[in-house]
Amino acid sequence: MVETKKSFCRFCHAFCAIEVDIEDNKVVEIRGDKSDPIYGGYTCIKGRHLPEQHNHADRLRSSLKRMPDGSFKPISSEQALDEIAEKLRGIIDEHGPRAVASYNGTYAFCNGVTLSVSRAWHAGIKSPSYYTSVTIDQPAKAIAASRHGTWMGGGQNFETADVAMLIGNNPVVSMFGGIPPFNPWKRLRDAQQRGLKLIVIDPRESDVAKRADLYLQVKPGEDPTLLAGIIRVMFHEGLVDGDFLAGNAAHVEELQKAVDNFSLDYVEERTGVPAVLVERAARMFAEAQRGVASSGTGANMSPHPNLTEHFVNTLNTLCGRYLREGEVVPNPGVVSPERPFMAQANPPNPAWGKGEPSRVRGLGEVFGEMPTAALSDEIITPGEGRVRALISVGGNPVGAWPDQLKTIEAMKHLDLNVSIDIKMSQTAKMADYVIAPKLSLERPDLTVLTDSWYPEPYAHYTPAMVEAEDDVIEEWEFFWGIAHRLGSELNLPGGPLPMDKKPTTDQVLDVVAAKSRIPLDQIREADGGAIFSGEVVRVDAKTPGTDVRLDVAPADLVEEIGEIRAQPIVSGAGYLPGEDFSHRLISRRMREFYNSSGRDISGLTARDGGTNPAFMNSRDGAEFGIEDGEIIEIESSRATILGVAAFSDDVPSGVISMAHSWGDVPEKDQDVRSIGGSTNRLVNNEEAYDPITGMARQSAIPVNIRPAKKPVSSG
Ligand SMILES: Nc1nc2c(c(=O)[nH]1)N[C@H]1C(S)=C(S)[C@@H](COP(=O)(O)OP(=O)(O)OC[C@H]3O[C@@H](n4cnc5c(=O)[nH]c(N)nc54)[C@H](O)[C@@H]3O)O[C@H]1N2
Ligand SMILES: Nc1nc2c(c(=O)[nH]1)N[C@H]1C(S)=C(S)[C@@H](COP(=O)(O)OP(=O)(O)OC[C@H]3O[C@@H](n4cnc5c(=O)[nH]c(N)nc54)[C@H](O)[C@@H]3O)O[C@H]1N2
Ligand code: SF4
Ligand SMILES: [Mo]
Repeated sequence: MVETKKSFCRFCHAFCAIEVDIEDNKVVEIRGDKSDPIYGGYTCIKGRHLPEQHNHADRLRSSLKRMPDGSFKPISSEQALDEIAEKLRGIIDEHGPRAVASYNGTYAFCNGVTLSVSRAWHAGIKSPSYYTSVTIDQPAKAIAASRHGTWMGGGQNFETADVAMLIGNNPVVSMFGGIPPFNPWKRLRDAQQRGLKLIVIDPRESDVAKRADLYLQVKPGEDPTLLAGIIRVMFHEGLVDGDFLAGNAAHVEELQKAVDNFSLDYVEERTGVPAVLVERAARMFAEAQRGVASSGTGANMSPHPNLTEHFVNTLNTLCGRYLREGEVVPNPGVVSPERPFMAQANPPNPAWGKGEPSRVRGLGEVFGEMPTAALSDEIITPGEGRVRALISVGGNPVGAWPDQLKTIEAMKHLDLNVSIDIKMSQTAKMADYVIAPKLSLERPDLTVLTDSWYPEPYAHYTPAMVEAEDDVIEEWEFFWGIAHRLGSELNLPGGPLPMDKKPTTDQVLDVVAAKSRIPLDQIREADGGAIFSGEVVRVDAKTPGTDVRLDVAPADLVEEIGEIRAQPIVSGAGYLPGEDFSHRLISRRMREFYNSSGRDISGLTARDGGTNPAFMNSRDGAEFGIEDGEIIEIESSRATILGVAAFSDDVPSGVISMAHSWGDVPEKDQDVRSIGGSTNRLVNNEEAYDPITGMARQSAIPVNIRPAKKPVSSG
């Protein structure tokens, strides 16, 4: 008999509300839950393939241990934890706790409890080596916010905006940034119908760019110049919100001065965006009543991400895009603790330069975690404090970290390499132990990650839909099991976890949500997702006598703006001198996959045959002697990879657009048609990296392209 229950999808971080059909303890079908007040029945192709993911033949049903001959043998999870704990104890005793690192990838985020527990685990063993995918994603967001300051009342939101500017993101596919990722197509359509103007800045005419009222086709990596140009127009034409700035911002004149030599001619020549469009963007954004500028990975993976993100903040500040005294806070949070909303700035408080230093490149802790872009070097570089044990939690270093060749070398330097993964990913294949986890529909969960993203106070608790039948454990159980064996504690922000007897996931959720604004039991009572209106919260007045200000022109950024302006422009391609390359390779997301997840699901690989196509303009094909569908070589200063050319005139000449986390180790390159190519092999993580976060150039990578020399099997 088929039974239907409500839950939410966790294939990606958008957490769409779904109905799950279950038969004999198996997930058989997924539909959007039409009754849900936020998602309204929306799902995407990935979510609809949750049954295939859960019941997949290659899914790990038990943990595995690498044998001396390199093969893997099943091992019970308890035995694996015993052995791993013993090895960790040895490493900690001999080399200290810093030698033990965890890397928490995307699937540590698509889960309400993992991150709190893994962080607490590090505190418990006193290891600062806590890494997440955030530091190879958009760390510039937190860096820039900490330097610029934030607005305690929160920003104006998309739902009430008359204008939205998206810089290097494509939220209708990625479900990230700019448009709330809860049925974003409908939200965008509704907003445009009520008059919202959409400005999109992207080198590629992306899905969302096709819907834009104004599309600026910037050259990859040239966002800082373009945004400086837009800001200059705002100053020149008196479009900034003088009253707001007078009361709440510092260094406005310094900002005006710093961007003053970004003339329209200069900006057009360097970015490829016609001057009239630069002016139009400035006016369209500034003249609207309410609006919001936001950015995504494209702009963040290209050079100068901290400056780009700072400009995003200044665009909002210059136009006063914040909630003012007396305005209703649309979503004061449900699962998050209560906090004050005030019409004043939280002053700048740089989130770097404190805590544990890296042993490489002068980097160090950023916002309380270590920078992942330097983790390979932390593993390889000899000396005291070297990282010797790595636990990858729902992440895939060999696919996702910048500089794949170095990552592979790092994996070989580890004394202990543990991967918690649902399948034999590129990284799991190099691990000593692979821990088989439960999948999303086998565990209870709560919308922790998305709590502040909802346009209304919404939350969703789900019980487990089916009972896992094999020896699979949750990620938090791994950390609890090791802590239990090592005798360390797990103190979460909401309180300690019991260490004598293993709690249930629901008990862990109770601790995670111990300070939630709405009690978790009330959220549990709802059948599915619900809006928890509670008391109306309004933005309070500024504290009398305070003069806290947002800093629109910190001195170090003024210097960076000057450095960019001092770079000469090469005419023609407009790229910088010294870059002897014909193209820039930019990153992108694909609808059917979530980074490397979904590559093994046949319903998702149907369109592209299981590769990450190298999207390029057909004119470049003609010029470089490349045919559509042909295998090409893509060469950077670091390495050469193979890719499958796919003509797409959304991509301009001089640009290749490719998704990351594909391919495998170099020995597998010939299978490019069925496994794709690794764009991170093209990245040199010691070249052009960000001095604060170590973020390497993961987009706008200078490359050459040509037809592949060697014959390649069709895979
Ligand atoms: N060049 C370039 N590099 C990039 C990017 C880019 O745009 N360009 N993007 C960066 C960004 S934004 C990110 S976030 C990182 C992504 O970095 P990662 O998170 O390290 O990479 P993924 O490929 O998403 O790896 C996720 C792994 O989790 C496994 N998995 C799937 N479901 C589950 C589950 O339920 N539990 C567990 N335990 N595991 C599961 C998958 O099989 C997969 O191996 O990559 C970064 N790297
Ligand atoms: N379907 C799907 N959804 C995903 C993921 C996935 O793999 N698949 N990954 C998830 C992850 S980990 C994250 S962090 C989010 C990211 O979410 P987004 O930031 O929205 O990521 P993308 O969809 O890659 O959009 C980035 C855009 O930036 C453009 N771009 C590239 N280089 C530049 C540049 O130099 N300047 C500018 N202005 N634009 C540039 C690209 O053409 C692309 O359209 O998506 C998440 N959602
Ligand atoms: S957007 Fe797709 S993958 Fe993401 S939560 Fe919704 S249905 Fe799942
Ligand atoms: Mo990401």
